[in-house]
Amino acid sequence: MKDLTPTPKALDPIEIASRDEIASLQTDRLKWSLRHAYDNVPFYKQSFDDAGVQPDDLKTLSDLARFPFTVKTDLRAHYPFGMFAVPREQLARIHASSGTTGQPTVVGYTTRDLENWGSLVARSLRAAGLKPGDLLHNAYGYGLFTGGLGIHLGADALGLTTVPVSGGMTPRQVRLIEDFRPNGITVTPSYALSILDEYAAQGVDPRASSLDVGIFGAEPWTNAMRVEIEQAFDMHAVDIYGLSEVMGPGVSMECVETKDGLHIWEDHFFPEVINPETGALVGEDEQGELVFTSLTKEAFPIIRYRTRDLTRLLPGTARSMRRMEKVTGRSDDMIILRGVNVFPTQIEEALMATPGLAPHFQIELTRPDRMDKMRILCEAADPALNTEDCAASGKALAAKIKQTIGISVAVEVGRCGSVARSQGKAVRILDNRKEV
Ligand code: DLL
Repeated sequence: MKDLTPTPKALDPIEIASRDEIASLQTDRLKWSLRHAYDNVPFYKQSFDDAGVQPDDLKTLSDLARFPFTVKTDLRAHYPFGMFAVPREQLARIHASSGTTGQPTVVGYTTRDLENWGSLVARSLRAAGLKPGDLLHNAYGYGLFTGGLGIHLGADALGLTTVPVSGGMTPRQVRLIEDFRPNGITVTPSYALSILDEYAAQGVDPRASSLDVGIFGAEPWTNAMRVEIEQAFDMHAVDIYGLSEVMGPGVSMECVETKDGLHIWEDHFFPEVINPETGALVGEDEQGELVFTSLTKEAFPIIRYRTRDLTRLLPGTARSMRRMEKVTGRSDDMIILRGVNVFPTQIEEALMATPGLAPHFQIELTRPDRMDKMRILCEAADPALNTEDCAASGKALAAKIKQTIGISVAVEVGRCGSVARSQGKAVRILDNRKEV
């Protein structure tokens, strides 16, 4: 794999500034953001007043812990435009979550917000090793989802040539990668696997592709998956994180030279990690729920937003800004199976460590006789494997899960292509439990 480390000269000075400098900038910006939210969004005025705090009560960064949280239902309750801090006419762009589980969450950006977003995504793409003049195959979905257009904004700001292919039409993805010879690809890790399948179907060698780096996010993925994808394409694989409520992709980014977790762009977002049960801040390095406060957003300021994503904060390495560990999963996706907490990423890890199985999987939950049961639907890596080989791989996976996670599961190893493929975010859990 190529050395893609950016030169220090290419970085924004704040990326390698001292911690004092960063803290001082954050304090000034945080004061502005709290005031801006309080003065312009009735919801924040009410929620600060109810908690007995005022924007001016923040003297130092640690005072933020006295302010109330914001949760997804607060945003839904103010659908569609009730959380905006500027008149609708001043919005340059609106995005929204898919809303498959209820009211969509609507977010907005002023022209200045879009500029900041573009510069942070540009910073992220540069951290992945891309440089002006490189060609980017952007297979994140375009539309209300922030992935496609958010990455596009940053690619423009960095001076890349963008192929705005979006998700889907997988044979065409392969053809365009082969014909246009991009340096980088931006896509969900699960859809990258579908593209990889298509390489095999077309009999084209993915290791011979022009790709130097893949920038994967929008869903959890493991380091084991990183190894699989890096080997399959002979390219670097780095992690990009974000959420529409906070901005979209580019809230934090892994650096290609270290691949040791994601640097949070702390000049624009202030992170905290809390105990999801009590809401108290956890100790340094401890795992918990990630909470974000925006420092510069005009249209949609967000104060102490509970992301439900589980991670821990770590000191900076390749950059001065703090890192977050790869997200293990969302608290919503945590399955409690007969008292044991299980995340789909743990199943992914076990699957990747089991020979003979392809990296595609879904988790089916059922509740016969009031007992929760889990079945892993996966498939053979090799179409030539016979039924006995498949059964043996399935047994090996069940044993691995028992040994590493401590739960008994059924495993069904289907033929190649039997597990539903994603064109964006993978659906990992099929919950067929009947309420009792
Ligand atoms: O998924 C934004 C994005 C687009 C990020 C493209 C990266 C690349 P939402 O649709 O609002 O926004 O979903 C946000 O997706 O709270 C996490 O649960 C999950 N997520 C996003 N990035 C990662 C990641 C976009 N790198 C939700 N690892 C977040 C794990 C991620 N989970």
